[in-house]
Amino acid sequence: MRHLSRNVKLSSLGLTLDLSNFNLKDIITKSKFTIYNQEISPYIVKSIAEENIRKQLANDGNVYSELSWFSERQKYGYLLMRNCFSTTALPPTPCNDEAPDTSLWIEPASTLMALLGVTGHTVSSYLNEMQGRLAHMVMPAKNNEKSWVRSTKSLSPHTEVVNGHWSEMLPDDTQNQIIAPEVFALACLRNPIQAATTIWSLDDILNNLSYSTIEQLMRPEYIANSQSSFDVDSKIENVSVIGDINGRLVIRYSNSKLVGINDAANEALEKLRKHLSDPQYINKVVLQPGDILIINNRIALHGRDNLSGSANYDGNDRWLIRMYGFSHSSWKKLKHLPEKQHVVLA
Ligand SMILES: O=C(O)CCC(=O)C(=O)O
Ligand SMILES: [Fe+2]
Repeated sequence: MRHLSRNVKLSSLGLTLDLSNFNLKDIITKSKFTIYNQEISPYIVKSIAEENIRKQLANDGNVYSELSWFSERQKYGYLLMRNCFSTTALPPTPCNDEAPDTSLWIEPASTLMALLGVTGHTVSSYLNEMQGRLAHMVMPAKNNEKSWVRSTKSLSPHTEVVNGHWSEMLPDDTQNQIIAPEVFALACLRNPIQAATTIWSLDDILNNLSYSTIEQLMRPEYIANSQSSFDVDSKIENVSVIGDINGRLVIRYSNSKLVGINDAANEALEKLRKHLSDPQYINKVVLQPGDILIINNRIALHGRDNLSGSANYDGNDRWLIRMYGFSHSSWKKLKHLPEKQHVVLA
């Protein structure tokens, strides 16, 4: 990888880029788009920020090429970009599942949407998850016992929206069936306790499970229930854990939401679970303020360290913003709310 600049680090699973040389911070602050609200008109905010960021990134052909081919090549399980936005004037970390005044976090949110755009994705949210909000606040919440547990527990390996279909498996008219996002992205605003985001690779899974186990996981003998952040339950049945999409293998997974319909199906899941609990296959990324992490939701699983001992609700707790990204062909299949193009009817 000698052709990549010195701010590029590679692991077998992910690519890390330091974007501090690109003046991305300046571009966002100087542009006039703060009159737009990223929750109401995200696509306007995204296109202004994306155009600015593309111009800057074009100064380094290697970095630009890695980012713009990220979706097409499916080479990396994750892309970690350091120093993407400034963190000097952030509002306090919210503590009640409520986003602060949008203008206060437009910089990280617009950078997140723009980098998703540069890597070949468009953001969207689900009407039935957190009332359709585009940006999910990931921080310890104390609304009630349920949200406290959900927001501070350690997260075992999962893919986002495990009860969603891989879009290529659906006809153009999806009949409102749920499509899972190809990627999801996290922007880190604070992480004082240095809690890690954990990542597992599909390659490791394929290299370690027996052929017969993989074969079983590819049979449509599983049921996937919706993740707990959804406001309504909806499950998909007769789906596989591992799929083959045009010759590329992909995975959906959740420890708690995915079950087999027979013993053989559940035994294979158990073997997968055992592999995932082996520490040597757990990769850790500790996000720093200003970082943006894009995880390929088809070839990587993710989770998180426990946060329950560290929540103080004093405005300084760990805080991430999360958004989902869809490839352009998936985005076209999504059924959007007429009055809010970025909200998917599902
Ligand atoms: O908090 C993290 O590092 C990851 C959280 C996560 O899995 C999620 O928001 O879906
Ligand atoms: Fe997650």
